[in-house]
Amino acid sequence: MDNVEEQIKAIEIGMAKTPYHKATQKWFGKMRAKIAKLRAQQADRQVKKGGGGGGGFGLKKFGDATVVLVGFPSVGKSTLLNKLTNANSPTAEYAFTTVSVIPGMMNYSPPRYMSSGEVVNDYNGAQIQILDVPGLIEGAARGAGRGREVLSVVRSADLLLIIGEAGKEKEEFRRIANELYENGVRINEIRPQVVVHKTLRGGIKINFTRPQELLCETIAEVAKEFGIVNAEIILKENSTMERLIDAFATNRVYVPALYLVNKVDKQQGKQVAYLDHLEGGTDSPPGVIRISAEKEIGLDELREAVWNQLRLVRVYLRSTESLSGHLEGGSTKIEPLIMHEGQKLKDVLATVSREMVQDKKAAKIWGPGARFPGQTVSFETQIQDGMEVTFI
Ligand SMILES: Nc1nc2c(ncn2[C@@H]2O[C@H](COP(=O)(O)OP(=O)(O)OP(=O)(O)O)[C@@H](O)[C@H]2O)c(=O)[nH]1
Ligand SMILES: [Mg+2]
Repeated sequence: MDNVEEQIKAIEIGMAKTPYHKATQKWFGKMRAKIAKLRAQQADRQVKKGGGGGGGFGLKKFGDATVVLVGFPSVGKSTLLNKLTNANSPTAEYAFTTVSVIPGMMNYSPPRYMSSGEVVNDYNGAQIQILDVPGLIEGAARGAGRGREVLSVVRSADLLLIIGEAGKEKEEFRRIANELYENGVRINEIRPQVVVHKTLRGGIKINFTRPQELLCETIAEVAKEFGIVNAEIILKENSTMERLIDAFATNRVYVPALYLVNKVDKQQGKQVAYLDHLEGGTDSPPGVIRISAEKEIGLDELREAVWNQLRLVRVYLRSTESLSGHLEGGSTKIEPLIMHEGQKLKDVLATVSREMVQDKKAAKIWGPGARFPGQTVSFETQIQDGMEVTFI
């Protein structure tokens, strides 16, 4: 155990001995903040030891989004990667078959249902990069195996697929979620709604738009521990101690995740138990998808869920010369631009051509988002999946 680990232990022992109430809350805040800082320090050092940035695997992100497979050894991560992508990652019965990051590319977009009733498939969908990483094990952050590097890949993901083995999934999900949490990865959580305006003098002032459970002096103490001396702090949520510390800590990432249960084919004889589990499964996280990577069960549902979670949006360019329906029917190859939810037409324009930006004054849109076909709108219009556009 290194020195930092010992310091953390000592603080934890102190906290375990102290009852938590209003009078000790401020002290608890300070101790929790100290631990958060020590953990960040520890993580930093591990990364340096691993040599260089990029987490040691030296991997580049490609495509429209990056999805990372997370799960204990032998849960079937590589098998799943091979089914979803063009990759060929070795699989085997023993643990730690995969020892570095194996990338694969999944080309996917869901079919679109047109107002005419027609179903249209894209000629080319989104390029979704999927990364198969070595099985995550506990204590990874403290330097076990290549855990630190795995964590750095996880931190850069747009979406995590957390995989558990059928029958053991609850325990595995719990342990993985725990390990990720300990390492600053927040799953399916929104960023703390805490705003800090640094000021030149006047100490720490606290304002809130929601009633707070935490005392103002606790909030100020935590802020001080993170080196904030003069600031206005505005809390827009009823904060907990955890989320308050997250707001100040520098190494937190917020990543969406889907939970997968793999190898459901092994459970086919236990159909009843499986149904029970589904109906009464209150302790399973929401949005669990049951699959068999090997037998290819549930993979279509999975692809669609991945698409939905990534919040990708397809925009189709129409050329001014052929405004009438080459998109519906016909044999034209339809290739969408892959954009992101919340983007606007100006982002589409910037993607298409930087030179065009000057010349164009407005856009015409069809389909989703258009009040009528060919509606003229401004560049500030938010895009929607399936929107067709031409710039004029
Ligand atoms: N029955 C069944 N077996 C599976 C399924 N998916 C994977 N397996 C088997 O489980 C074993 C482990 O699969 P891998 O894909 O190598 O697992 P991994 O998660 O990549 O393992 P590591 O690389 O060691 O972390 C192999 O023997 C696979 O054939 C499945 O859906 N059903
Ligand atoms: Mg593997």
